[in-house]
Amino acid sequence: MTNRRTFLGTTLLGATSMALGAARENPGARARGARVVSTWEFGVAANQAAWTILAAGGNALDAVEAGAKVPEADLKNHSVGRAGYPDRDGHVSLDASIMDGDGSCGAVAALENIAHPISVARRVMEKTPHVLLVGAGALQFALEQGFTKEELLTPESEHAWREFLKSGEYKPTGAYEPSTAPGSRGNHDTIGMLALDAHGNMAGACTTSGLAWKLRGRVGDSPIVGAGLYVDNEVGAATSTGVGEEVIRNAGSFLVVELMRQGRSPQEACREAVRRIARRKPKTAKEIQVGFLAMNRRGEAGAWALQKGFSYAACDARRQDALLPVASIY
Ligand code: SD4
Repeated sequence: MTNRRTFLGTTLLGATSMALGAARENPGARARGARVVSTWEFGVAANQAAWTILAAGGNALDAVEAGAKVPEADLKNHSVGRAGYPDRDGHVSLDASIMDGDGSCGAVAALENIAHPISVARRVMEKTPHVLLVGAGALQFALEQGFTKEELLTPESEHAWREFLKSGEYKPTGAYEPSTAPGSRGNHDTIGMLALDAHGNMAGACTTSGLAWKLRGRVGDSPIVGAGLYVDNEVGAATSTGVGEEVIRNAGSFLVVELMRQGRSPQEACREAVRRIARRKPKTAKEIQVGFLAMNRRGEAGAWALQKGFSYAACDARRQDALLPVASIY
């Protein structure tokens, strides 16, 4: 089992060797100042896809879309995109949002049968006067835009759902299970990604299948701009993971950005937003996980969580595979 020390050691070792590689391979100057951060350990692979774009001088919006598509396509990831765990009735229902530093944004919620909701969210932003499309309307729009209708429930996810049905216990805000726990349902593993490009522009993306076995039609924080994601080039960006209801109740990502606007560092802002959840609902807060990740316009990043076990991945010209443990209240 990985303990904190080996985890850090491996991270630093990996970071050093990657840094040496980066010094040889990266165009360097073109990516100067660029940085991308993402929630959870699978953020490492997602960041690398985003980095390919940032390192070539590409823009933050393209980077976060490309990055978010990595876990969306990952069949081993049961909380994002294809192979995401379904709702209580067996439907895989996806939520996603994307936001540019100038305030442009788009989102989809309760979208079924489309493998890359983040790309549909981007189309909502770029091709419609709207911000959020949901359910059947979101699917209709995606098909009109040329996306393909697919079955997203894999045999493995279906098996897990059938196991859930045996107990049938509906506890969507149940105790937090770290994604590394044996037999974990991986219930809290949304990817939230924030990028700063070499031109000083920021963007963010957030995509998830939401809470496993949720009620049909339940929408979490991830597609709600200001809750699961918020980006403002003047200040910075924030995203969240965990039980979305508590994030929505506190307008979490907007709160983090506003706290940074008032002068807090990204880490202090995330800590204050997490504390606010704990203050308002002390009993609930002890039993659930919520984590915030933020990056300011200078590329400084920070995070905080209710429970232990949250981590974020960071990638820039010096190190591309860093995975950092996050401090928590409990
Ligand atoms: C939701 N926030 O739907 C998402 C779930 C999540 O890590 O983050 N899982 O509430």
